[in-house]
Amino acid sequence: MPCDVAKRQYCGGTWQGIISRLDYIQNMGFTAIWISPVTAQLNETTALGEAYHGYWQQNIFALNSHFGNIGDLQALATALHARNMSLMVDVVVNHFGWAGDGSTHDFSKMYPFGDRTYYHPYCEITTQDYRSDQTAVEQCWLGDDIVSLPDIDTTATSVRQTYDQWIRSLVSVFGVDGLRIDTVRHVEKSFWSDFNAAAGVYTLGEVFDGDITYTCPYQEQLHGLLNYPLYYSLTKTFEDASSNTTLLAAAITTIQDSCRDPTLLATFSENHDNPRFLSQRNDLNAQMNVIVFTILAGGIPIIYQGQEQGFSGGNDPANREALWDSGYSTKTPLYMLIASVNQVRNHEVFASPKYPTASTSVIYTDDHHIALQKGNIVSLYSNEGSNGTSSDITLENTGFQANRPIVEILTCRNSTTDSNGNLRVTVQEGLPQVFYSSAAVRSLGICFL
Ligand code: ABC
Ligand code: CA
Repeated sequence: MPCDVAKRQYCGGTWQGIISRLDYIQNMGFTAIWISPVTAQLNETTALGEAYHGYWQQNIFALNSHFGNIGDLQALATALHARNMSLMVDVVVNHFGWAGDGSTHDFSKMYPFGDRTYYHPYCEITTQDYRSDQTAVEQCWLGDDIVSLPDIDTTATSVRQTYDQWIRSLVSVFGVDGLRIDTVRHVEKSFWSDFNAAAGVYTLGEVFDGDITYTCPYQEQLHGLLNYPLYYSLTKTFEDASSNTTLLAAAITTIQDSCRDPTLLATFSENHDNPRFLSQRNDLNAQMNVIVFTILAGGIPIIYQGQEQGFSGGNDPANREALWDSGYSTKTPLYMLIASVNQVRNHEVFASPKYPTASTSVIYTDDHHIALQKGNIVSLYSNEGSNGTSSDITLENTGFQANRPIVEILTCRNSTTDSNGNLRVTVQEGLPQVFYSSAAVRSLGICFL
């Protein structure tokens, strides 16, 4: 029976299930997966459903039995490592979960923080607080009256020590390669440096805010951040054919100038908290631009499960469609697009060790188009959508040598740079394009060169 996401219940996803579908993921060119939090959750069925997403933990030293047992999670890490792939686990330190409002809380149900002294006194984070009261953002509680999220007093030395010890053992027991850290903005910055060191692996913080000046400073404590500022510019640009791509160009440049290491930020265009792109604009060609941009803009690309199947759910929980209901086709246009673009990117990472840390240059913009160059890959985007008109564009500063054969890898069309290394191209139907030298494409075994 298909998973009815509106019920907000466990639908059957398990770590063993992921193991059985690693070919599907790896054949798209991915080298790592990010999984939901693994800790034991509240058991109740609430008016907001079950803790199927894993963000309502009650015991950080036990696993969520709905997803599997210790052996299953270890087997997932082992299976990934055997493929030379990595495991990123989502972790929450800001809060636990309670099936009730802030006044009914029974702290003894929480482990190891089983006493009220481990928590900040109840208060609610309001919408205004996000802009004006950082103390409230850090010390008040997320959640609502149905499921409150008791806020841990992360300033206490004993709490910090427990968390550091916990993360050290989680990483080593399960062979974790990276962490996605939830609710980073809700914990004081001074918590994160020690936690980051204790983790000892790449950390990717969630600071859910589009403001670069607010978000970037968290990269002083953690290796990377989900690039929310870029997410908003990206989706705004491609959701609406009347928006101007120069805004996206400005965002790329400002983020590069403001964040400590923009190449360690994660570029994404969908996730489990925001409406999927196709729910905002039902245009496959626009979504193709978004996906190619996500992979090639620089930073660490993340594709949210189901993007490759063209899922189109709106706000949480509609955006949490079960992947198994898709039938796992590897022939959808977006699956094949992702596989091709990842193949080029992976080749470039392999062939040119400097690629991951190279900065991204915006080499062209007009109202509806933007072109990027990073390493030896040039990509060109249009926000016109499938009704877009035909435009001829000359790309300069491509980094390509003069008079060289170049392939557009999504159509396998050949062209040649001019005596200045410039490339004359035609955009049609609002489709994205990816240019790579013919010599490199030949070694990829695509486009039958
Ligand atoms: C449940 C239901 C929802 C219902 C909600 C009230 O309760 O499922 O349908 O609407 C988990 C579950 C959710 C669940 C929540 C609450 O818990 O997954 O399904 O919602 O019980 C992380 C995770 C997220 C998780 C939690 C909690 C945290 O990714 O899945 O949710 O562990 C805030 C937090 C952020 C959190 C997010 C959901 O809420 O900061 O960590 N995500 C503003 C604020 C943000 C805020 C956001 C949403 O609103 O700045 O901090 O995120 O409330 C831009 C601005 C942004 C602004 C956005 C909306 O607009 O630049 O600053 O974000 O322009
Ligand atoms: Ca907090």
